[in-house]
Amino acid sequence: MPSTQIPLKKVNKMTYEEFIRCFGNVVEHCSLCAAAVWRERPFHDVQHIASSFGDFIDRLPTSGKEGILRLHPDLAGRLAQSGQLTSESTREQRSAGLDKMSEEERQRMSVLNKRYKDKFGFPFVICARENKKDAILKGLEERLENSQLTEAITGANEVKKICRLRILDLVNSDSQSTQSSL
Ligand code: 2AL
Repeated sequence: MPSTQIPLKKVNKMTYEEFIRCFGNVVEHCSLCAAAVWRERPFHDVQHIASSFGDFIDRLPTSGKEGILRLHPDLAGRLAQSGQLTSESTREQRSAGLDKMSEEERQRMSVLNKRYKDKFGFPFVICARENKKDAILKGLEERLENSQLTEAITGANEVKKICRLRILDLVNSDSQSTQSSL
């Protein structure tokens, strides 16, 4: 989490480049989302920023939703173990306790992650900050039974939750903006 949160007024004054620098990773490795959402300014409050990202993700065709899912790192996967996650993912995976799994749990996660990716062609994505490792393992097992379309939609909804929490980290949610204060 940044040490100082940005007031909404400042967000609404950002140039396109500044906006991309700030919000380019609220959807993991997908600055295209921020590039699309910039035109929605001015934002009325922090929820308006989150809903603009959410609406953009919702409007993507299934292939686009799957593409966004493919940009996500595995939970407790190779990147996590070699310390190569983005700072956001590192914090999220840690908050779910994924950095403190037994060898048996890690093996189970790895087998299920592979089975999931083999079936759907994209990684299993879940909002780690809203779950603990046991719930994640259970969700992974259950969601393996779903159809391709259900998983594209379910995964995209989890991306929206991750995105919303990342935005709440970045922007001071108490701050409001009105047209006249721009
Ligand atoms: C992640 C991640 O990196 N952070 C999070 O909440 N979920 N990855 C994933 N595959 O679900």
